[in-house]
Amino acid sequence: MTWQAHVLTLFPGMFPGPLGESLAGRALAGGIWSLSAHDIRAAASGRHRSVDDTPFGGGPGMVMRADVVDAAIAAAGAPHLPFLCLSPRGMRLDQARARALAEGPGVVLLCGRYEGIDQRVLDARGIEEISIGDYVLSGGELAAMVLLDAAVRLLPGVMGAADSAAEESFSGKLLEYPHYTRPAEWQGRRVPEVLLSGNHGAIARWRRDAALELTRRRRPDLLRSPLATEAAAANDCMTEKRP
Ligand code: 9D3
Repeated sequence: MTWQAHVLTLFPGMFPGPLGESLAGRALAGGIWSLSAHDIRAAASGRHRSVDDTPFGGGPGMVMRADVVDAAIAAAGAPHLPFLCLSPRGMRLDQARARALAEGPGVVLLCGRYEGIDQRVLDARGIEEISIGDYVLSGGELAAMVLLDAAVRLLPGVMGAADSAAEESFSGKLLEYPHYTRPAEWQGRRVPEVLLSGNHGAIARWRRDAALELTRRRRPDLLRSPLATEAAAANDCMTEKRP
């Protein structure tokens, strides 16, 4: 069935945004997934519909009210779906999480704004926080879009079968080797001759070596995982085929 995404935000107009274009947009139009953006402010009461207040204990900024966030979550009406809050305090989003979410029925995402959300509603509902990396955004909305893009492209029927298979064997353990296409010479730069040789064994070795070297230089942390060398060996396009 349709994979359901619900987003709770103070800026529902930001959605679908970039998710309405390209791969995710086509899948959205095709009914592979659905997206509802819920306005948190609609759950606020009182003449001013205020969603935030000053922090107890003092300090800068404002805090999202527990009662308002709780009512917004209830109003979204998707208690059966996994629930995540986008927050700079969360554990890092990774490919394994994107895959796990894509394998489930969907997700509800709470986007924070201001300094943060009253801790009591996070505790009361056992809400897991998740971050997309160590840099400061102005709110959780763009992070929610990143998470949704990462999950949606893995849904059955979104990517081509060839892409999915390649991804399965590679799954982010090494950086990719360099790619080239025509013309064979551009502004005096030639494509590596081995790629024009038709020697598939030599090409596979060159690509494996190039990927390993790039990973060593840029992301040595990936190589410290014992799975990395396994991935290099198992990866189809990097393994020499004996005739
Ligand atoms: C001074 C303390 N700041 C924490 C680093 C406060 C703060 C900054 C920015 C609180 C919230 C935000 C808004 N960011 C997000 O909501 C967010 C986020 C991010 O900033 N970086 C990476 N991932 C994420 S997920 C949500």
